[in-house]
Amino acid sequence: MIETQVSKGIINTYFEKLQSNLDLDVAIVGGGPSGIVAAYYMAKAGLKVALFDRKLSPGGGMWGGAMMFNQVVIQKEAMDIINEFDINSASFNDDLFTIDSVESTSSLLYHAVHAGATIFNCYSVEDVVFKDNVVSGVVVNWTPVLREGLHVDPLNIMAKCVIDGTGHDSEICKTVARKNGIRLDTETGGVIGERSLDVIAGEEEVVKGTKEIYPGLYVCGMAASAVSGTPRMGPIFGGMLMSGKKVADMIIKRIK
Ligand code: 48F
Repeated sequence: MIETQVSKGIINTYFEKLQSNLDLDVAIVGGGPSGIVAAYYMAKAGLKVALFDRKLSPGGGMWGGAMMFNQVVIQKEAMDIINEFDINSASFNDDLFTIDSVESTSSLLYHAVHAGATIFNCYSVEDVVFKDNVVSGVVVNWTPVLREGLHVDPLNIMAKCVIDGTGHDSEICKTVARKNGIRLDTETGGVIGERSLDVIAGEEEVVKGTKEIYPGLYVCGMAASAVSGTPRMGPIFGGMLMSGKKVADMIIKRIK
């Protein structure tokens, strides 16, 4: 019966996809611009990469531009990345370009998947796997299970490296930092919390703060600002893209 074949098509291929992603080179938590860009470059370099996002539609804060004005501003330093993703842009002045937020977010996602990254939507990462004091994987559950507060255990996915790309909340760093005796690579050893807005400092510092924050755990995008206590930068996105590329380059060098 065609009805059964439709169901089997979905179930069989979904579980093949899940099973083939249980042992990863890199697990990325959070499908905002920085995480998606990281996924693209690492997959393109041949690494086994999966990205987990708790929402139905990954893309994080890029869909909405600013105040839902669906345009995004990019500084010229990040335009190589925009061009790599084949995104249309317009020059606004000598230093700034504008792009359409819907075109650019969908293009980031399209290219990441076509480069070989797998995206799991509706997955929330609720913890990490710890082996010999190294972050070695992620603990995942369905977002609706967590939202409903259902008493259902999660599953584990192993990875050589984990990236916290969870944005302003820096959830994975917070999860790791609250364990006894853990010190992250920050001034205080914990998650400092982002400072108020400063576009230039924020954009510079987010790229500088993109690093291995604890053995096996990297941080990129707004999570990098939040962890290291640097300023938010508002609705300018070049730093997010450059942070995603930087973390990808670091991990490619390490694993290859
Ligand atoms: O916040 P977000 O877009 O991440 P980003 O790459 O970019 C930040 C900018 O959008 C913007 C900005 C730039 O000017 O300030 O805010 O740092 O996307 C983060 C994604 O992570 C998902 C969440 O659904 C969102 O799509 N996420 C957060 N926590 C979890 C998660 C979690 N525990 N498990 C799975 N996904």
